[in-house]
Amino acid sequence: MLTVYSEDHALQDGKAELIDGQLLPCFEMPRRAFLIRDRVREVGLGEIVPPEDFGRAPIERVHDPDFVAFLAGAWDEWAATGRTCDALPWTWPMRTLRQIRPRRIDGLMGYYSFDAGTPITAGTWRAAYASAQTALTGARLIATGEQRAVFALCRPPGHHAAADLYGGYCFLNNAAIAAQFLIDGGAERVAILDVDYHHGNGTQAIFYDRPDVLFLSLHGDPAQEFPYYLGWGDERGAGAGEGFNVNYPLPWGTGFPAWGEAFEDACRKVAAYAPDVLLVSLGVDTYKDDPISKFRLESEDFATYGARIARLGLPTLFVMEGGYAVEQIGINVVNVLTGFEE
Ligand code: SP5
Ligand code: ZN
Repeated sequence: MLTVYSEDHALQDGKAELIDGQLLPCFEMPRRAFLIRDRVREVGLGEIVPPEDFGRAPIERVHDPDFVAFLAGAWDEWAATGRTCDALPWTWPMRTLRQIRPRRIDGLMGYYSFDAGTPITAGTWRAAYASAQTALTGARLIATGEQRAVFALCRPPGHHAAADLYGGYCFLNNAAIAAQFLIDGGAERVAILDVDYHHGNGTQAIFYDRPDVLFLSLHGDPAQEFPYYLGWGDERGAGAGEGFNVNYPLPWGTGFPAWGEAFEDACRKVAAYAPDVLLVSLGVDTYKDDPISKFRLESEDFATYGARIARLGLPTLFVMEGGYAVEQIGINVVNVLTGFEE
């Protein structure tokens, strides 16, 4: 399997995130992608190629251009205030406040974000841009038929980012941008199967009213888990998109037997939808030793479900999302991909 990878991911190297009431070193770190790349090489998965540059236009097919401009300029505006630390939002336009777009960077960050776990640094925009181009390159290789399956080694991740919101370590929704690019290139139906431990709230929101993108997500029950405000089982899509959004909220402690059962149901729904292309939002934070998550998958389980994805027989683009058990991340991610190939 071919891997698309850009070293520019390392430009996103935040110092700290707000988690559990504390500023802790960022769980989402450059070492994650370095170790995945190393493991891809170690097992000889296939060629590793850099992304092509598709510009901002395919990004703006999914994201609000004002939001994209904000992301591109946020660090400079922050730095212009004299601060040298990473930029974290700290106030939000919630209930009783006005939904206005402020001018000052501190207000703008609250306007465009939903958590304080996602620092903007000097390199954030370049890293997020390269991550989106990585997914787009994978999509192009599949659209042209050059590749049947591609691994887009995206970092920073994307599935929490909505049309005009960042958060959950995500800035641009790489999988959504790739899906829209495939539709714009002539695909009639695209399915996005999100196996990250967290609900893909951004992807869900982007495609919620559309029947041409089927979104399915297995994740920690929002009654217990981040992002808390989306991901319930009764969210089935709206309008023409009714029935094309499928959530599988699962409780803390879920192991492979129960996870695999939900996954099997999701795979059957993907097969019934008969998409032109399958995108897998691939997070391995379902692993038993993940430091911020509470599912119990073993390393072998990743290969098992990779093989199940292969049995769908679809052109498949894997888009990297989360996973924070850094020392095992390469093994777990590449197990999915080798399981798929065997
Ligand atoms: C892409 C991705 O996986 N984003 C995840 C963002 C998670 N953000 C923080 C979640 C906080 C949950 N509480 C952790 C408790 C650990 N003691
Ligand atoms: Zn996650």
